[in-house]
Amino acid sequence: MSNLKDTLGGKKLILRTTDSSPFGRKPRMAVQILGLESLVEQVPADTMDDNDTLSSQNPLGKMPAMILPSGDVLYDSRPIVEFLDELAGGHKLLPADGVARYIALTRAALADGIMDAGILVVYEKRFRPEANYTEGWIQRQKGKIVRGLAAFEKDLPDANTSDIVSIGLACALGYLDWRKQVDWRKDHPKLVDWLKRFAEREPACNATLPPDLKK
Ligand SMILES: N[C@@H](CCC(=O)N[C@@H](CS)C(=O)NCC(=O)O)C(=O)O
Repeated sequence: MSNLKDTLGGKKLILRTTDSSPFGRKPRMAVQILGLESLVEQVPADTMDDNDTLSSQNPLGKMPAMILPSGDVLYDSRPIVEFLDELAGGHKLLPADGVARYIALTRAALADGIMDAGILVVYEKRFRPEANYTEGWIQRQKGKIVRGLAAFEKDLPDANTSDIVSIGLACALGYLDWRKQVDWRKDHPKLVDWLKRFAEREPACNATLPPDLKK
């Protein structure tokens, strides 16, 4: 373990997220992959509740957020996952340096972008009255999802590796399976096979599925 562990002073990290948040699933999966369960306590947040302490912890009012024993708060999912990686000794989820590090971060950003677009499709219907749905806006977001999936279909991560890219991609595909913004399984046989093999090998994948997808 690195020095970061000493800064916890024996106290737990508080992870604010629900089990259904696709972005919150990233650190939840990282915690399990890195074996950090004893150091992290998950406390659900309600992003729809203005009185939830989440919006004072993260001014953006988004989950996940991670509260350190010092009172400092980390957000968004990327710095949280990087923090967890360093806590576990470092460079387990992403390369330490070099071009490989930045390529991994970029591919992780692509997975995040698919989730961001997927969330905007869901929020269009959650936050706008039906008469105001903007089909062009929804199609624009779906275009980002479809192009992002095509890029991963052409250049798959290694299903035998649990890293920042495979975590992000598994979370993005799980979110699309749940909310069905696009029928991704129809046109992406290699991604279907990748997710199957990744989930069979990595127990954290099925253990962190959104509740509605758990068998
Ligand atoms: N870039 C952020 C995105 C987080 C995000 O969009 N979280 C959603 C739930 S999965 C949220 O809290 N939405 C509430 C809102 O946008 O008000 C991250 O990586 O953590």
